Amino acid sequence: MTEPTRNGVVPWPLEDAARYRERGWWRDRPLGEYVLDAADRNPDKTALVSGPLRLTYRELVERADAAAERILALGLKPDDRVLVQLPNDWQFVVFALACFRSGVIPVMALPAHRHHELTYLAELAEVVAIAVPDRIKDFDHQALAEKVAATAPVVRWILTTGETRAPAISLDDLLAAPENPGARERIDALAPHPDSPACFLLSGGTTGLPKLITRTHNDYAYNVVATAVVSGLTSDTVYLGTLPASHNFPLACPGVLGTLFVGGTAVMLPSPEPVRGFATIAKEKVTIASAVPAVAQRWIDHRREVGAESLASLQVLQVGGSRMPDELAARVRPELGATLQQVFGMAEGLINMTRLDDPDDVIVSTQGRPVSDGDEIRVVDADGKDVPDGTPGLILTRGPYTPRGYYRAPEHNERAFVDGWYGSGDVVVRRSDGNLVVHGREKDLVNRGGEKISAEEVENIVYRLESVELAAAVGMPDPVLGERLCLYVELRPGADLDLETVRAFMTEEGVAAFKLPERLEVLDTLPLTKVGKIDKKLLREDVAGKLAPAV
Ligand code: OOB
Repeated sequence: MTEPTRNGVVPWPLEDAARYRERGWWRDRPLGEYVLDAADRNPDKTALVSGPLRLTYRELVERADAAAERILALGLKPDDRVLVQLPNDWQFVVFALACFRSGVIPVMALPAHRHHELTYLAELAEVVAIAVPDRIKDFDHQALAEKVAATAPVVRWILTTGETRAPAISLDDLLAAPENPGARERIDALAPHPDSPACFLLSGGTTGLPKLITRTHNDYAYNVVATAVVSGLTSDTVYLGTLPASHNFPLACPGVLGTLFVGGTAVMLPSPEPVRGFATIAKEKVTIASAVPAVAQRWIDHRREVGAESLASLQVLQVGGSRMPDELAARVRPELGATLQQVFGMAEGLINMTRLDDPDDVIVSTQGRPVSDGDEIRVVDADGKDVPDGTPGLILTRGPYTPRGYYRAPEHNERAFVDGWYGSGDVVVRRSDGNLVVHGREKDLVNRGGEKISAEEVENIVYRLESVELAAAVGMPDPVLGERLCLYVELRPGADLDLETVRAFMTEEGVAAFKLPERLEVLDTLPLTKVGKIDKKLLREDVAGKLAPAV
């Protein structure tokens, strides 16, 4: 017997929830209804473009409701969880909508995740099904899903796009155009409660494996609506989704969902690689795209080679996920011809954005301010005391779309949430104009161009190597990605170890490739702090010194 999902979910206090409703932030409607509204307003408009496939709003919502009926007929029930590991294609969007409509809850895994991450997520969320592509490039996702299903006994169904092998079921068939009319009314009758979970997002957590963040229909719809307003989305919007769509930024800030809420067109592209990216922008007349700083950099470099012609339609480039260097930010408008919108957000909720009409100084050198009047922000010192504007401190936040705890993680919640305030571990300065500047981080995490790597998770795996006595994973500066992962180790007497062995071992253990260390430093003894912890500050300085060009 699996527990209903809500048992692991930390609710908002009643008085806060009442205020969020009163202020009109929580509208008590499930996510799917917003897309149905857009479809009713303009059924023949193109909603979704994915490779050769184009779906109008009518086709999109009909497919989603037909799919909702089919997955329920298969045996899935509202509140059942499904692990979703799909790339940026139409199947992702239709399946996500089918889940939102039926009350089945997607757990948003990333295409890069492997056995190590997927089995953990499958077990924690007690997923009954896994949705994967048959393969991406030469990686067989279906085989991976089979392996995960074999270790996680609650998994009953594997759903695959493309070439499906038994026992998997064809997701393409489940998501096909409807045979029977009237699905909408039947699915309407099953509409999920707006306070129930719409999806699970993954935290870029610092403690071992990622935590699960429950986003309710009410809070997530507001996240979408509030960011769509600040990003200026309208029915004329053509949004390009190239970052993995299961990530909060391209999914809902305002991303694909925001575009579908306002009746615009969402264009799905599996990679931000500039040649195809630019061709797609030109062909579909894309008006807004989102990127991490490393991608923005690649686009600027590519534009220098090919000219700006293909970008004529692009009005806004959103950049977030990791700190954008000010020098790079200053190049966006002159070189790409689009307004930069910096986005400092988190899967846990709070989204800060620069406004499209902000002065250049704000757009170029800040990470913006909260998107909602309901977002409360404190900046505090190590003792939790508020610091004045202009002084760096740790950010704490709470608000109508920032949940009050991780799913089934009571001990961790005690540390990460204080009186409902979520501490992300980011060090920020709040300027007197309210804009935030991200100065650094006090969480043990490496941000590899937007991909978050928990140092503890990597260390836990490395400790399984017999040769390792002590291990410390730290970020090393990188001009393109901001940071990459460097592993420091102290070895057992007589043992030796090289980088390739560590990487091969971690791959063998089924760890996602972006978490593999890119440099190994073997020391006789790792430096310790006064309290006996490994001195990571010293190690970060050590590797930064080794990488700095000799003068
Ligand atoms: C986004 O979400 P996550 O959950 O992958 O990562 C959140 C963390 C933040 O706590 C911060 O450490 C870092 O990523 N971060 C930034 C940043 N945007 C995110 N650090 C500096 N500057 C920025 N602009 O990364 C995310 C979610 C929604 C929208 C945008 C990004």
